[in-house]
Amino acid sequence: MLENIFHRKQEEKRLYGEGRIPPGQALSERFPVLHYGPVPRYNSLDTWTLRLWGEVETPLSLTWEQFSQLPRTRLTMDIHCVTAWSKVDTIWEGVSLRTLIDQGLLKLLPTARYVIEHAEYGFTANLPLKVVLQENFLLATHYDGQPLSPEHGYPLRGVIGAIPGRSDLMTPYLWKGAKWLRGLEFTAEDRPGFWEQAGYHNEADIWKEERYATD
Ligand SMILES: Nc1nc2c(c(=O)[nH]1)N[C@H]1C(S)=C(S)[C@@H](COP(=O)(O)O)O[C@H]1N2
Ligand SMILES: [Mo]
Repeated sequence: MLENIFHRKQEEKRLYGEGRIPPGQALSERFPVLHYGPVPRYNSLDTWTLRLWGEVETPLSLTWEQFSQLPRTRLTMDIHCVTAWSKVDTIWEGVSLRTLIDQGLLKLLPTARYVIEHAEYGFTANLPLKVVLQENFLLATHYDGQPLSPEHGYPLRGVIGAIPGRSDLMTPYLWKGAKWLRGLEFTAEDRPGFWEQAGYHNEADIWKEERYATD
């Protein structure tokens, strides 16, 4: 136990030195579960769809089977939660938005500037389109080589984190990735999501410590 704490503190110091722990964050080895409301349970994914709509040429509804056949991306990122824990070297797998575009499935209109993630039970999270198109945002089906657990967003979640060495990528806190994702709405105007309406910062840049709207 004490040895573990000692080890974690040493790790934390090393990662701070490498500039991988943003201000006000502490290293976590566990993967905490955080969300508002219940965890949806799925008996089957037969009726599951991912809808894409808004400022697009043609609205789209993908079944689980269709989504599962898309080319996949594997990504290792550091994730940073607004509640002050960070977890490094987390491994995700899923589909990137670039892939949906490259496959010709998603055709954005030039008016598309923001993305609203829509999840089960009406949860939403908003991000600028240019952030969602970055390499550090993924529509993830797997974490650490396994399908997502129900608590972490099975069968699909948005996830966003920091790729070490890629300071060119805007990195928001983890809440900007919606678990139990069911749709992406492309909009011309920004619209605050669930936590953003509750007082969290709209941009949520981890390096600027943009936690709450009053910051
Ligand atoms: N659908 C949904 N997704 C959500 C949330 C939520 O309340 N509902 N909370 C967000 C918040 S506040 C955080 S910190 C992360 C936590 O992800 P985790 O439980 O996998 O650690 O999920 C985000 N995604
Ligand atoms: Mo959170």
